[in-house]
Amino acid sequence: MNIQKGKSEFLMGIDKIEQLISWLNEHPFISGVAFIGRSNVGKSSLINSLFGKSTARVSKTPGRTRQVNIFSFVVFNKETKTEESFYLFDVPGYGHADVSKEMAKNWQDLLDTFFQLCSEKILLLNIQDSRHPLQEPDMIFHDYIKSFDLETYLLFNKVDKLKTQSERSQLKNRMPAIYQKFKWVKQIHFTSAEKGDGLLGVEQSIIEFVMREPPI
Ligand SMILES: Nc1nc2c(ncn2[C@@H]2O[C@H](COP(=O)(O)OP(=O)(O)O)[C@@H](O)[C@H]2O)c(=O)[nH]1
Ligand SMILES: [Mg+2]
Repeated sequence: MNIQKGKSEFLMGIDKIEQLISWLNEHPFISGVAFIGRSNVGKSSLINSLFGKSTARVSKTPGRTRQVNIFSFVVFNKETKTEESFYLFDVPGYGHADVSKEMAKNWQDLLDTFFQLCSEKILLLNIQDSRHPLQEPDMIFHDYIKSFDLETYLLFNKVDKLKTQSERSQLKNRMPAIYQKFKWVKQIHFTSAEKGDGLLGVEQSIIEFVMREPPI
């Protein structure tokens, strides 16, 4: 099975709480995946690499995604030759020091609404920068998110920027601590949206999750 790269579509961007509440209430049992992480870690780049070129906008300026962006994507089953559609969410980042209080509050309200009302069949992909794992905003986010009981995978992106052997082994050495800190995280992936490292594994994990039969 694979994600049909040319068939992902942008559906809408929502920045108003009321609109997000009604959209999520109208779509109670949907299956899909949500990308969340601090700005500039490569969420939009990963979305483009996994779901098709220019599905999401890539920004050179951190902090541009101020809304929950909703997309659809298509999984193709080679054996049965059938296609199935799912939802993809690019959720605003967290941990900004440089936005107004009002904006930070609106962001937090969007996040609260999203995580309270989204279907249990949404897989959460938390993206972090592999050069700076376990940043304080990421730890605070994980304390917050674990109460929602959503299946969560961690992606350490930009591994291509770990140029030296010592940088790579530094991350490796921290893995036991990382596993310990993120006990509720079911999978950890190392990716490069730019060079393609780890993306096949992430694609298969996404497919496995969305195609999973619900427990009886
Ligand atoms: N070297 C490298 N750069 C990346 C990678 N992923 C994203 N970037 C760059 O990081 C910047 C922010 O990416 P973007 O996808 O907009 O991050 P977002 O704010 O999390 O959505 C852009 O300049 C990207 O080209 C990666 O895996 N490797
Ligand atoms: Mg983005």
